[in-house]
Amino acid sequence: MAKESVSIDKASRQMIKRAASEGIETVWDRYEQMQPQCGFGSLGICCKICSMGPCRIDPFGEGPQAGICGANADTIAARNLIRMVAAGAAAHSDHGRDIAHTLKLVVDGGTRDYSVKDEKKLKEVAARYGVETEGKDVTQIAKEVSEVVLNEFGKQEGTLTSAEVYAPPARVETWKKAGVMPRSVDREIVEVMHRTHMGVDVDYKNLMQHAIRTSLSDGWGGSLIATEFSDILFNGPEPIRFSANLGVLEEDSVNIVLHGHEPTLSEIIAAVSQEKELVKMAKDKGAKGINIAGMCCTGNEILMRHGIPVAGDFLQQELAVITGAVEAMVVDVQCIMPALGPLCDCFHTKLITTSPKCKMEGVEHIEFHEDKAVETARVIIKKAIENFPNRGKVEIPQEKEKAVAGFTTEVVFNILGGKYRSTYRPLNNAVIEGRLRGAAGVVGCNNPKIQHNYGHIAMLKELIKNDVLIVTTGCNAIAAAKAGLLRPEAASMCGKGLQEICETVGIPPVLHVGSCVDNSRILTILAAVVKEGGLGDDISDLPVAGAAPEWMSEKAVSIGMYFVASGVYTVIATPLPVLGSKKLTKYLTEDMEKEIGGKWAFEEDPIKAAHMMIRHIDRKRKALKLKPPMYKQAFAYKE
Ligand code: MSK
Repeated sequence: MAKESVSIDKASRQMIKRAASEGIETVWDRYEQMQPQCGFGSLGICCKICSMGPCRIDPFGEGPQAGICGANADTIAARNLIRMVAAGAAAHSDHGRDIAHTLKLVVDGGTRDYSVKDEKKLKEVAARYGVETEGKDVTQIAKEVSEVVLNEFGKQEGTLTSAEVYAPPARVETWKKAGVMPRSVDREIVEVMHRTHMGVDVDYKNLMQHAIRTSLSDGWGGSLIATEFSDILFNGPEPIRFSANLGVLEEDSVNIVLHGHEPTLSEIIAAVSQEKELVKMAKDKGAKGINIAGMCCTGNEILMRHGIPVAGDFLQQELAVITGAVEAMVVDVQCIMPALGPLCDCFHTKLITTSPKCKMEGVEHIEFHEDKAVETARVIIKKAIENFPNRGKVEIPQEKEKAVAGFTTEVVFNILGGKYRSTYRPLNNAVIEGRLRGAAGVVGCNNPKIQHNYGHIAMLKELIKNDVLIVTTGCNAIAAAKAGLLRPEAASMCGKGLQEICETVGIPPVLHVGSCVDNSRILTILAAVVKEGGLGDDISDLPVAGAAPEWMSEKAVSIGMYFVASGVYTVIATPLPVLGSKKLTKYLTEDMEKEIGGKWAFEEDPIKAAHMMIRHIDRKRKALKLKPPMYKQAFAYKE
C-alpha cells in the first residue's frame, strides 16, 4: 500500500495512512500497480486511430518506423497531442456554453432560481461584443449578450470576437500573420477530429498550427466566456477569506462535499443548505448543522464568491471519503475519479452524480436542470441529512489553513492601484523599477507521478523568494492555500521587493484568481498590463512565465498551448507525450517561439523549473532595457 511520503501535505498523509491500515486502495496504489507504464504511450508514438492498428513506432530505430498506413512518429505524436488539446478545449468550452445557456434561460423566463447579479460586468461584456446598452433594461441587454455569445460557439463566418476584442492588438496581428486566428469554438474542435481521422492531415507542423488555433478558441473563447458569464450570474469575486484542507470537515455536522467544475448547482446548494427547515432536519438527526465544503474547481468557484471552505485538491477526493465524515459527495463534471464509486461503497458516503454528461454505473443520479435548481438542491441535501446516522468510525485530520482568494482581473489591481485606483500603473512601475522581478501564472492539477503538492509548493516558494508575483488557479491554488501561501503573512517568505509590495498593499504574494476556466483571467490580466504601457506591445514582451508543476489532464494541455500561443514561456513537469518525435519536440520547445512568441519547456524538478522561468523573466527584462532587480536576488546567474 502507498506510503505517506507520496504527499507533503500532513492531512493527506494521515488519510493515506488510514487507507493503508484498513486495506483501502487509493490513486497512489493504482499508480504503483500500473508500473512500468507503457513507453510507447508516454512517448506519444502509439496510434489506434484506425483498425489496421494499433501501431507503434520503435523509439530505438530498430523496429518499425511507420504505422501500417505509413504514418511516422511525427504524425502520430502530433495527432495524439492535438486530440488532447481538442478534448481539453471541449471540456472548458462546453462548460462556458452551459453557463451562457443559463443566462439565456434566465432572460427567457425559463428559471427563477438565477438572476443577473453583476450588472456592471454585463455592461462591460456587452461593450466588448458591441451590444448597445443605452436605453435598454438589464433583461434586454442580457438577452442580446447571451445570443451574441452563444453564436460564438458555432458561427460559420469570420473569427472569434472575444479573441479579437480581449487580446492586445499586437497579439491579434501575430495570430493573423501565423494563420491561427480562431474562427469559432466548435468549428476548431470538430476540425481537429476531421484532420486526425485516418488519412487526412499528416504534417506535424500543420497539425500544430491547428492545435494553436483550437487552444486559442478555448483560452480567449470558451473559458473566457465561462468566466465572464459566471461573474454576470453569480457576481464577480472580491477578496474573501476561506479555509482549506480536510480539517474543514466537521465531526458533528452533516458534511456535503461539492466536487467537479461548474458553479451552477453548487451555488444553489450552498445557498439552500442554510434554510431553516433543512438545518432543523439535520439537528433532528443529531447533527449540529450542515457543512458545505468544496473540492477541486467547484470548490474554487464557491470559495471565490462565498468563502465556502475547500476540503482539498484533485488527489484528495478519495481522502475526503476516507475520513468517514462525508455524508454526500455531489459531483458535476471533470476530474471526478471513477474510483469514487467503489470507494464510497466501503463507507456510508452517498456519491451523487448530477450532470447528464457524467454518470457512473451503480451510482445514484439526481439530474440537475437549471429550471429546477432549488428543488434539486433540496432533494440532494435531504439525502445527505438522512445519511448522517449511518456514519461509521470517523477520523478527520485537524489541518486547515486560513487563506484569501478572489483576486480577479478587475479587483487585483484596483487594490494594487492604491491612490491611482483602477489602474495597472503601480504594478507596471514595480516591474519597471525592479521592485518586482516579474510575474508568473502557476496553475494546474496533481499527478501521482509527482510527490503530492511538492511540485506546487517548492516552485511557488522559489519564485516568491525571487520577487516574482504569482497568480494561481485550480489545484495549484488549493495547494498554495493549504501551505499558507495565500495569506498576507506569506510576505515573510518573499524577496525584499515583493515583500514590500505585499506589506504595503496587504495582499498575499500568491493571488488566487479562480478555477481552471479562470485561467482566462490570467490572459486578461496580461492584456491589461500590456495596455497600461511601458512593458512592450505584446504579451510576449512581458517579463512573465507560466507553469503547471503537477499537471495531468487534457485541459492542462489546452491551457498550456493557449498560454504558449499567447506568448508565454510555459514550463510543465511531466513532459507532453511527444518525446518519441524529435521534430515535434524541437518545434514545441524551440521553434514555436519564433512564430508565436512563446514555447514549452519540460522539467520535473520544481526548483530547476522555477530557475528556468526566472532566467526567461530576466531575458525579457533585458530585452525591454529595464533596470536589474532592485534588491539582491536569491537566485542570480550569469548568461
Ligand atoms: S480541478 S483540471 S485537477 S487543476 Fe480544475 Fe484541479 Fe486540474 Fe482538475
